[in-house]
Amino acid sequence: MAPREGDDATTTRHITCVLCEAMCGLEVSLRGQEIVGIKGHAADPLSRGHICPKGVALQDLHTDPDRLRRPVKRVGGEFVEIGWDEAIELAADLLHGVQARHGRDAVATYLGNPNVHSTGALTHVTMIPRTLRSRYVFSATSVDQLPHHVVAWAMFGHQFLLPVPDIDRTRLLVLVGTNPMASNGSLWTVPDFPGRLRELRSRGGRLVVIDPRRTETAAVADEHHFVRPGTDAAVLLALVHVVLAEGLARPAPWVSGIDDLRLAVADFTPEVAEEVSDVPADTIRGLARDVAAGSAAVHGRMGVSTQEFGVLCQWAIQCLMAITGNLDRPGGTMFTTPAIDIVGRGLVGRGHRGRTHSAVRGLPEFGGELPVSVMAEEMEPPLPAIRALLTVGGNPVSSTPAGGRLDERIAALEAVVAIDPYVNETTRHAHVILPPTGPLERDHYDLIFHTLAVRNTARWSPALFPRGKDQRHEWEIARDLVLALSRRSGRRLGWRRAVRLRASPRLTVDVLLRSGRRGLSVRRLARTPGGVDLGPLEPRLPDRLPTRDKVVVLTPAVVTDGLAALRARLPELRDAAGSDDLLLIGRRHQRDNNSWMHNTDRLTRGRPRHQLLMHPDDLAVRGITDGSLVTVTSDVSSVQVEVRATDDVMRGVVSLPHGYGHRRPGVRLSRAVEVPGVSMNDLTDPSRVEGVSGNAVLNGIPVVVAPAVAIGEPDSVAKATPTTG
Ligand SMILES: Nc1nc2c(c(=O)[nH]1)N[C@H]1C(S)=C(S)[C@@H](COP(=O)(O)OP(=O)(O)OC[C@H]3O[C@@H](n4cnc5c(=O)[nH]c(N)nc54)[C@H](O)[C@@H]3O)O[C@H]1N2
Ligand SMILES: Nc1nc2c(c(=O)[nH]1)N[C@H]1C(S)=C(S)[C@@H](COP(=O)(O)OP(=O)(O)OC[C@H]3O[C@@H](n4cnc5c(=O)[nH]c(N)nc54)[C@H](O)[C@@H]3O)O[C@H]1N2
Ligand code: SF4
Ligand SMILES: [Mo]
Repeated sequence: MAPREGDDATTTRHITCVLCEAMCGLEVSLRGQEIVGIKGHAADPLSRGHICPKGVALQDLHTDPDRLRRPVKRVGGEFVEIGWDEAIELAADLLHGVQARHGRDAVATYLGNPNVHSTGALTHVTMIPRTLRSRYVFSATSVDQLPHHVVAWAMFGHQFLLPVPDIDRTRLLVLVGTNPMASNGSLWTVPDFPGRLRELRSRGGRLVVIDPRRTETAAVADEHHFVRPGTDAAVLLALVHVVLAEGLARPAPWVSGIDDLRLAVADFTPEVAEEVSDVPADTIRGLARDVAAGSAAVHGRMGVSTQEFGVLCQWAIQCLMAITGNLDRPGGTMFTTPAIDIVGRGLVGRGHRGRTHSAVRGLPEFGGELPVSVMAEEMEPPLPAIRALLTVGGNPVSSTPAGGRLDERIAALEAVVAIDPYVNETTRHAHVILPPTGPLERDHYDLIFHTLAVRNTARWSPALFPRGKDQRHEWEIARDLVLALSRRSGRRLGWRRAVRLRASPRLTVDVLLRSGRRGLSVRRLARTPGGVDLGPLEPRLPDRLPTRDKVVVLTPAVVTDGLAALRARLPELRDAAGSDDLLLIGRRHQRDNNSWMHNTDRLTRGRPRHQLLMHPDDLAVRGITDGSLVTVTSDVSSVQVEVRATDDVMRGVVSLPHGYGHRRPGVRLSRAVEVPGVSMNDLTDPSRVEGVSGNAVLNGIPVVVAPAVAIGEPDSVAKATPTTG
């Protein structure tokens, strides 16, 4: 269905939005090569016509003059365009040169979030670290969902067996530390969350939100409970405690270890939880009974993953679902049956932990990656382990802890290479940037998010526009770089990898679809714009478990060993609950997208939303006025930002969004640099990591807020000044 050419004829095309996990099906109207409209595709069996402002902004990305379309190399302080062959050879020379001089671990790779939204990145970019064979592989996973993978690996035997809330059939939805009204869902592909919530309500169902902020989701919930940041583990374990103590457990036969679990949570009573969390014990008891009483789905995301006890939180949630019989049943949390089964077919490994460790702190790898919180220290002079960095679709300076310090380390590296369409806060340090085609110029099949979706569907999204002759797809860049690196190292590619490397993502997806159980193909899907409906989620256990005994293990030692640390912290958490100290948490806005897309006017105009949110009582205690400039100081740094008074945050909690603060020298984002705000990750502390997984702690950061001394710059301009380290 190629668009008809001609100035007047309007054609309609259907594509998948790749900007977030909701993977909405969009309907694009074209006049010639010009987009004249983007709306949700009403007939799409998964997203049912949903769209958000970011989906509309895809066209701005496409036409953004700041988006790189040809490679650039750094000459002095400037980037100059070069040809593709020269760029690939230069990138390979830089990376190989560092490995030849300092050993293969001297080159680190950081894979950012957009990789999971790009088929070509999943099929090809993943081969780059395998070619470099350095232990320093990092990704956004360890500032995000790593606890989920660790828990799934330990309990279900596979890091990617992640149950999703069956929102379309549940009676009770409990959301902890997640704000789908803004984020559109995470590890839970739930396009049209608002519509699905309305349906839940009209069925007589209920939504309960547990969050230190009255979020957009809390605002539409039936119940919202404030919780002190970083204390959810006590609350969630108390829910498990109540179910077991009151004899409400109804586990399936394939669940093992319930007696050990009872012992493990014996001391986590609702009263203990209340003391540290401020969630009333009666509320916890009532909620536990409700969850046990019938179909219920509990989901916890960023707020409970990127905190001190993230693994315990995710574990407690899985235990709660399993013992109440809600795991793997309609209306509970369920596993998908995707057309391309990346779990069942072994396309994603089951997971492993501790095969290597970081040099300075000795943190363990998980699934072949080290926690990104160690990246800066491994670059530390005089004898840095890491001397070169390859980033692919990532911006660790803005997205990972103590980004300001990391920024300085990256600037001092021997070589920096980026596969990225923008000169962002990180890639501005690159010696060469290889820009891939954009989301409208490439084919897409969602290998990841079909696996996490509330309904089984399959959708092929063909490139809307052909790539320009000077442009390269991500998979082509990765292919050429792998070949160039292999030539230099003299290591031959095995035939399997050589074949995979040369196959386009379209071909790979087609082979996977054809060999799957659903009898699909790219051609078949292409005939059904919007995709094929494969039905609601179905019970999959215990067959779906890859383990020999086919049992869900409730008390894996790697997780329960972490309980001691929580017990040891309870007295401090109790004291903190009664103090005037402040804890910093993050937030997302519907029109933000991590650290990018601030370069579009459509998404940034209107009321500013970069401010520090703070409770009026906390302001009053400090003599700070609403709207004034404040200094926020953490253990690692301080920033100056405007404050906004609101009782949407609980007392003792302040909130900043991440991904702001674009005014670092050399950033080539002409609109984004005008957006006020600071980078929250100048404040986050890489030494604070979750104990089992090494995941970054991005929520519940102790900070001090004080009136700012005027610094002679406009309000809310970033002034990151390292205070330690
Ligand atoms: N519009 C938009 N959508 C996005 C993104 C985006 O940047 N913008 N990013 C995408 C990505 S990469 C991801 S991973 C997902 C994330 O999706 P979500 O998990 O929904 O992420 P957040 O909106 O950050 O929600 C985290 C919530 O946790 C709360 N919180 C903070 N600390 C605590 C705590 O200690 N306990 C509890 N209970 N809650 C806490 C915060 O107040 C916040 O409401 O969103 C995706 N979608
Ligand atoms: N304090 C705090 N920090 C956080 C979070 C938080 O909630 N609070 N959230 C964390 C989370 S969940 C995530 S996922 C990370 C995200 O962190 P990152 O993945 O490091 O950063 P992004 O902001 O997603 O930036 C990705 C970059 O990829 C580039 N890009 C866009 N599309 C493509 C593409 O198709 N191909 C390639 N090669 N490049 C592309 C853009 O130029 C952009 O600069 O941030 C984390 N950091
Ligand atoms: S909700 Fe996510 S997938 Fe849907 S249009 Fe918005 S950004 Fe795109
Ligand atoms: Mo994320």
